[in-house]
Amino acid sequence: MKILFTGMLLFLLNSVVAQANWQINLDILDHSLKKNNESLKLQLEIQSSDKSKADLYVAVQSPDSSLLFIQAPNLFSESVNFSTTPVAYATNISANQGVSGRVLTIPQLPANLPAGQYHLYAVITQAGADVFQQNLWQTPLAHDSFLYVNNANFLAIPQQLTGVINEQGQKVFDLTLQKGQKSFLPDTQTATYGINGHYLGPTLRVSRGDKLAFNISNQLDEPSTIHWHGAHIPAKMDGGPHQIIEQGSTWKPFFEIKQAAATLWYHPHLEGKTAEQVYKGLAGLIIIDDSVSDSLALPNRYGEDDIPMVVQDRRIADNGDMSSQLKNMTDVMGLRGKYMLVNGDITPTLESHAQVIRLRILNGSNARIYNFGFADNHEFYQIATDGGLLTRPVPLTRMHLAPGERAEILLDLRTDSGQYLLLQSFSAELSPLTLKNAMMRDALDMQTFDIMSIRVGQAGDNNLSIPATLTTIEQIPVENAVVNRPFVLQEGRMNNSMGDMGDMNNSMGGMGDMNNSMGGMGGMIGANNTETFANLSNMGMFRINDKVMDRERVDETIRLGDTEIWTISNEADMAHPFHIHDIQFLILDRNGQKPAPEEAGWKDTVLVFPDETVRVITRFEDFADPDVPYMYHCHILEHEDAGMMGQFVVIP
Ligand SMILES: [Cu+2]
Repeated sequence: MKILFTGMLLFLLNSVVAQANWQINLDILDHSLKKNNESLKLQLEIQSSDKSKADLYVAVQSPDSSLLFIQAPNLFSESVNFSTTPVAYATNISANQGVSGRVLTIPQLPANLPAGQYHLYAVITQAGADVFQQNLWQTPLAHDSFLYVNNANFLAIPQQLTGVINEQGQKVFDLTLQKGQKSFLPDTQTATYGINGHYLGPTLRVSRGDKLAFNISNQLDEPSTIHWHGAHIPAKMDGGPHQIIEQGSTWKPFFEIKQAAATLWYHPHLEGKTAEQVYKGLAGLIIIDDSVSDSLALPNRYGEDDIPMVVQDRRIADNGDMSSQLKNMTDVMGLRGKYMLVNGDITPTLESHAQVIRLRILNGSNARIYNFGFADNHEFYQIATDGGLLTRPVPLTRMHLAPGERAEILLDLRTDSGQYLLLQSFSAELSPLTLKNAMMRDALDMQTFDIMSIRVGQAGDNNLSIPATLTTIEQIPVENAVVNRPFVLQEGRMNNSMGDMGDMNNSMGGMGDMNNSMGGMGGMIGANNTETFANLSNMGMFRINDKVMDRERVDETIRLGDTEIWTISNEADMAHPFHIHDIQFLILDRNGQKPAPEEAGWKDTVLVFPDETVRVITRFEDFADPDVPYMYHCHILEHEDAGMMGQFVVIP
């Protein structure tokens, strides 16, 4: 692209006057997303009314602001070198050399460039003048930019299973929980868990009305469970802490899909071990179709224009170790890492045709809340929440998603051919709301960071646009509710077994002070890196209604068929995503305010901000079992493991 010089330049020094008489176009011709060892095609166009000789400098400015000069034997050469000291691209050029529409290909970018946005600048000086004397880089004649990613990962698409129909007409899925190894970082191996593979599991594609049956074989060296997050199924099929799959054994749950089209997921739910087992890689998606979703003109080619995305952050040491042990003070808020994985690869690239695509995004992280958006603020449309489609697409440029939550979005790439998009988390905008205490924020909470890039190619053929409407959502009248249950989310108080520390929030001035107190959590973690979050349970660090999880205690008893309002209040310093098994609910209000349009759909997990009270309404239908409880809990998995969980039964 061309930068027009301004009249002001004419009043500057000689060499600048030379620049004012020149016009340069500098355009990157191919994709503006570059990977290791890729070529760079530039179009250079030069015009001048100046008869004097000039020197042309072309430099690449890297994300850390250092300049890399491109040098060529002559103006028409495609053989170039890169130099960190100022070198002219071509010297003693003049206007009558007739350089126009010149395409030069830099065959290979230098290796080991830092990832990020690169800027290309062209500057003209009087022949022989010192390019740095005049500060010309402040007013380059031409500029273009490209995004460089080190990592040549393309987004992996999990295998999709549709089941094998047995004699009873059930769709049967065989899932094996197994140990694995994965190379997240180059030249390293990380010990992982996976389902039918090394890391994560297949996507289960089913339809409303399907009867499903599973053979879930546990080949790990420890017990586990598999919970169907978001599924409306009987409690004994739910895969919670009471449906343990011992090592070497096979669990055979079966149930019917009795709910609307949605993106659900499955993951372990073993008491005290959920965080660790999910962190190692046990998770997968479930996609439900129904007659409504089938009738809509939505992208539905799995992996082509309908893209599953399991977003997770991981802390991976340089040697590949991916420990889920607590190391830092901020870990008390849940384990967060600096590497962003989508479907198991670090900051990958999705290659897409220029058409409308759907992203089914699961926040499968243990603890990190994302504030998704695109680097160029490209608009997108949220079309579904946890439990299904919204009434109409909601245009957004930001969308926050807490652990356990899902969102489906449409992205219209029809006019983006040849462009790249960068999906990021604008966490600095959100973390003051989710982590009131600044000491609880980690480095990424205070930044914008990359999740995935999308490289847009030629036009696609799905011929889709953004639909005007999606589905109808039957509201549940508030007056139908026969029970209003309060749930208060609390953190910070140690119980008596920890000695006489009492209520840390009151006696020590809040969580932040714990870092300074050797008696507090900070000191404990610092002294012993092998602490696990299960140990926090004994301390009562994270509670609901002043209780920690007790598998022998049923906290709430609900009558089958009842409509209930659950009022969830957060008295803690950080936001907690509250998840209810068995049902999907509608948000009535947040601190008395109606939910935003993108939240006005079926949910099974709701982020409750500090000092906020969220009311949700739901009906408990179909499944009663006085003996087997369902769970409700915080979906920050470390908090769940620390006891921020309760049990309810539905009775006939
Ligand atoms: Cu929590």
